[in-house]
Amino acid sequence: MWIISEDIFEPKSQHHKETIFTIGNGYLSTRGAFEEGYPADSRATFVHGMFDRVPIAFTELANATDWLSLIILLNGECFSLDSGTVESYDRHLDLRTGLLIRNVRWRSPSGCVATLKFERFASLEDEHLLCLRCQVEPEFDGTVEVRAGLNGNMDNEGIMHWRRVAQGQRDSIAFLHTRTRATNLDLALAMKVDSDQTPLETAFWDVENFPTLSQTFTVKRSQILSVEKFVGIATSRDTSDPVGMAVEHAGKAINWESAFEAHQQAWAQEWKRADVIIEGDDEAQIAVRFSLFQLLIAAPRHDERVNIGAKTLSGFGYRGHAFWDTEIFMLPVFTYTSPHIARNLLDYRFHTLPAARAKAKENGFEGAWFAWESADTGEEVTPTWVPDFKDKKKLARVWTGDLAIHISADVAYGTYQYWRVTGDDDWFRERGAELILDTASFFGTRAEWIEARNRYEYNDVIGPDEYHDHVNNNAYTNCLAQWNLETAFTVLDWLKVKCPEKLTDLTERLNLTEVRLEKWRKVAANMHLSVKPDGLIEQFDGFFDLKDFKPADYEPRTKSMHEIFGIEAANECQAIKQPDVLMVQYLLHDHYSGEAIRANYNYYNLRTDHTYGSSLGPSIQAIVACMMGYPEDGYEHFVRAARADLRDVRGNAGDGIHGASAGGTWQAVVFGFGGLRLNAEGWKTSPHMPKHWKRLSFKFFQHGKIQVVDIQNPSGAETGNTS
Ligand code: IFM
Repeated sequence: MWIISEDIFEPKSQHHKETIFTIGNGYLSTRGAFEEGYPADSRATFVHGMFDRVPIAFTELANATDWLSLIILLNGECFSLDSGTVESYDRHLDLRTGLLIRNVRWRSPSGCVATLKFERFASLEDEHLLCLRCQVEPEFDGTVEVRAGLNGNMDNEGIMHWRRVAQGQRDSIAFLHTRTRATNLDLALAMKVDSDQTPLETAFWDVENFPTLSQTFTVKRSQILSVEKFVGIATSRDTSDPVGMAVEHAGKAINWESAFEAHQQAWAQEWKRADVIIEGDDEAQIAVRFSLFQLLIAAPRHDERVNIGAKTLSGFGYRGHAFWDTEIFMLPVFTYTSPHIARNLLDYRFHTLPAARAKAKENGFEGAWFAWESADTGEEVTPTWVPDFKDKKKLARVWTGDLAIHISADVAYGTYQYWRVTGDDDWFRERGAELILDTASFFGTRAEWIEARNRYEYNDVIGPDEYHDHVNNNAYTNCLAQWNLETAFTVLDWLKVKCPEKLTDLTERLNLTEVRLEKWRKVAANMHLSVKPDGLIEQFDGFFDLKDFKPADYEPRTKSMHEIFGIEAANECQAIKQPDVLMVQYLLHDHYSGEAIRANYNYYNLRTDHTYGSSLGPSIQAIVACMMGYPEDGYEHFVRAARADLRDVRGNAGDGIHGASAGGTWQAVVFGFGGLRLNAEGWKTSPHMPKHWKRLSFKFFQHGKIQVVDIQNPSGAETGNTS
């Protein structure tokens, strides 16, 4: 179960499929648009870190030069799926190797028939190399002309980010050098074209912003022609000479076989660490591998100044901005399977601390308040206004950039989890500790002492459930902030024993005075949380008094409750986009009894907009259901996460992969059905697998040592010791 495939091309789902068939290598990703193009395609390549300015949303990843462009003419007729007759078609993405293959038998309008096989991959071995091959089997005698281009005329849905710097040819390698208009980042692509037959004619067309290498061949019926296009890519973020570097990487590619062999070996290493085996459920098996693949191709291997956007690198959605989706949903996958990648992602947060401090300061607080939407610098880039979904002519205010303070605790949580799982003390001493201490400082000053109620509160916030804004004492926010403050003391104690010099340094730089620490203690000890005797937690002040909501009353439907109710009415009822309280009970599971978890699950599960609410919710609900010993319920939730993109449940997969859902899918399998938990001795599993699963096996790293879990169903728990 490694292949994602389609055997028919349906134009109405082309954007969805472009997302699904995205390939990449952690440096860039390219959507699965066709080499020759198709009307209204949404072709895009996104390179990490290549942001340029835009109105309203501040900045976005600029759609890079299109390296795919390959025009094929059969006896002078241009191959395209929207002309002539498609006699057969299939497309496959091999998740094992990231190789995308498309086979088409095509009859031209005048009756020339050929079978074309297109293959492409973004080398994982050399992240500056992209490879494309086309094999043409003609059923006629005549000519085949191949035009390979580098198309610099790419836009972001109408916004042009690039100006041309230079183009030309060095030896037989053509190149295009462009620069972002506002941020002045340089991008260079260079290409060489090889074939297994001697061309009748070759030409270099110096078309402005679209250098093209053309080769014409004389072909005979049934004689396969193979053309290979190797593209080198580099930016000014990599080198002071992007053109030189791009040319070098294109030139270095010897042939398809050797480039693919090296790439395949690199993928074999990735899967050796990350693969998950599920026997007895093909859908779950392919979904978890697909999720892992999508995360692995978006994950920076050699860059600690970029994050993974909510839509990974696979679409225009959210413009490449990163959210809490990283630390809470995606990061755990890397922390457990590829710690070197997790470290890069956390380093990104470390490097954006200055912007987080500035945001806190501008708002009258101390410490680090991370941007809700974060891009190159870490400054807040959440748009303040977006078109209202009820009436696109009106604007709706987006409050998350102003009110979603939980992001700082999410970063701290991801940091702490990385440290506990990896035991990477060196990194934690140099960078991680500062992230936890400075976010604690933020929560220390953001808390309000309410004399009349004798407690600390966080008021006027928005929690993960975005159907309710401007709420007081959101349970997720309060609990995670409290955890952040308490954890800061664990960190201080550790520093005191293990590296007192670092403690002195941080105490001075972060102004960790006794007065400040005392305030943290008080805030943590007196943080408000409204809990009923049976353990039921109120999502925020007054939630229980809101109008009740039963999703069944609104079925069948194809819209979210937000769209059905509108912003104001949604705020006034108990319909939730995702269950904040269950999120807390998952993340801080040691703090809650089984009864308390059950009380909250039973209450909030009924009020959640499961199908069209947040794509982040279902995987967490799956885990919580498993924690209660309800794997079949968990499976219902899991399937919602697993299908989010593969089946385009919300109709927006064309905007890009739901990265959080992909990470959540892995977490649901490992922490939910597998029940993996680490402890002081090592680890243990408490499996709660759906009945039809026969076997679940996965690997993870604990303190640098690989651990193997292999659970047969039905089964008892497994334990492991890392010492
Ligand atoms: O971070 C999420 C948020 O929780 C819900 N709206 C979409 C964001 C990006 O995925």
